[in-house]
Order: sequence, then C-alpha cells, then structure tokens
Amino acid sequence: MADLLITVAPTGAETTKEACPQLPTTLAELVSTAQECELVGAAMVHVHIRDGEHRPTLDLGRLKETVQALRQETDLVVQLSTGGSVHDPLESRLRVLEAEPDSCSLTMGTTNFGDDVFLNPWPFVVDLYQQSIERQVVPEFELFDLGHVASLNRLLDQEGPPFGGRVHIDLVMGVPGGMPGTPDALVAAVAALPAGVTSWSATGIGRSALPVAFASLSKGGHLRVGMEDVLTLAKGVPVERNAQLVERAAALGRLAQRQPMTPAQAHALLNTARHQSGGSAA
Ligand code: KMH
Ligand code: ZN
Repeated sequence: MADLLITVAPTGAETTKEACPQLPTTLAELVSTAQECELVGAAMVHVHIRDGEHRPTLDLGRLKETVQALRQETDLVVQLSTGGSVHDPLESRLRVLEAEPDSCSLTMGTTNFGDDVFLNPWPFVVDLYQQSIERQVVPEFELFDLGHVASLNRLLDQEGPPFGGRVHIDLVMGVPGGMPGTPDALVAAVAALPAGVTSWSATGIGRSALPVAFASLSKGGHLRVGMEDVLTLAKGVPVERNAQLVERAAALGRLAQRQPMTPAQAHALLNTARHQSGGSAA
C-alpha cells in the first residue's frame, strides 16, 4: 500500500468566526495551525483566507503574504483555493494564481451548494486550467459530482495534461447539491476516473466525514480533513483544533498500513514546481 497523503483544509469560506471561535482565520492562527498539523501528519494545506473582520477574502496582497508565510514556517504543499466563497466573482478567483501557490483547487463544474450555487462554467474551468499551466501551479481537480468526473475527462482530452504531468483529484462528497458522502458514491466516482489519474483523495462533509474516509482508505485513496469540511469529532463533540482531525486521519491510515506522507513526498507525488527546482524539502 502506498503512503497516505493527508491534506488539511483548516478554514474554508462557510463557517463564521462568531459561530466557531476556534476556526483559524488570522494569518498567525493559520500558520500555527499548519505547523501543528504538519507535526501530526499533514503534507498539504488547502487554504482559504479571511480579512481583518474574519470574512472570506481573495485579496491578492493577503494571499501572497499567506503563501510566503506558510512556505517560510512549514514544508507543506501550499494549495490556494480558487473556489473561494459562493459570492466571489470569477475574475477574482482566476487572479488567485498570481499569488504563486504550489497548487490550486480547480472545481470541474457548477454545483448546487446548500441554498447557494457554486459557479464553475466551462469557459472559466478551461481558463483557470490554462493559466495554471502557464503559471506552473499544480491543479487539484475537485469533483463534487459524478458529472464532474466526465468533465475532467473532457478537459484532459481537450487541453492535455496539467503542469507537472500528474493528475491529482479530490472527491468532495456530501455537499447538499453534490454527490452523497457514501461508500457507494465513492466507488462509482473512482470507477469513472480517467485512466490518467495518478492520485486521488476524498473528503466527506459533516457526518459523512468518517464513512468517506473509511471508503477512501479501502479503495487506496488519500484523505482530506479539516474544519472546512467538518466541525465535530462525534455527535456533540466539537473540533477544537484542526490537528485533532489530522491525528485521526493519520491513525486511520496506520490501521490501514498507510504511513502519513511527508511534505517532501507530497511535493514529489504532485511534481510541484518547488520539487522540480529542488526547492522543496525533498
Ligand atoms: N467554498 C466553496 C464554495 C475550493 O476551495 O476550491 C468552494 C470550495 C472549493 O471550497
Ligand atoms: Zn475549499
């Protein structure tokens, strides 16, 4: 069995600081969270940032500062969200790449998102993909639905391989409006993945977190965990620190005979620009 890539998604764009004071929303909180998560097994961080009032923002200055700080204080693969919040304009989401992260999320289609719509029209997907190649950013294809698997096939056929040549997927399951967070849905999605996929992970939103994690490990996939996706460890038991979720993922992985990957191994897996230039810890 291959080593286990654990990605932590510590913040997201949906939960407010008022509702969850332990959510890392400042740069200092984000960096210390990332360091703590790296110590217990995370190798990549999926980043959404907040403004001075803890509201989601795609401010380019803040994004650049965040990438620099995470690179300075951790060895993690730094992945910026290009999904942002459901209220962010497409133009601002494209400009996220200017912050020069190692990786970016790239969602393969529009999806209902609770009462909102997470907009990803095809021309935007293609534009973002082409820009990720130009800027040497490794995309993580986020698939919220089975239709997104078909769109990924279409994108790779039409546009060719991503920067770095590796095709890494994250199945985001259990969003109200997307595919359910069930083992059956995971098996169906994995069976439909393009032949060129080199690695995939999965995350289950809310109460689907554990069933999706078990199903992913059973099928040889990697794991994404974090307070972007789930705020309780069990019914009525709030997550106090993202590292608790990373620790749990690492423990599940070890039970499945999968050792948490180091950040250097993750850079190599994804063939990031830093890995190619010898600038990652690898
Ligand atoms: N916040 C969601 C609307 C991504 O990071 O690329 C989109 C999201 C996906 O979280
Ligand atoms: Zn996200």
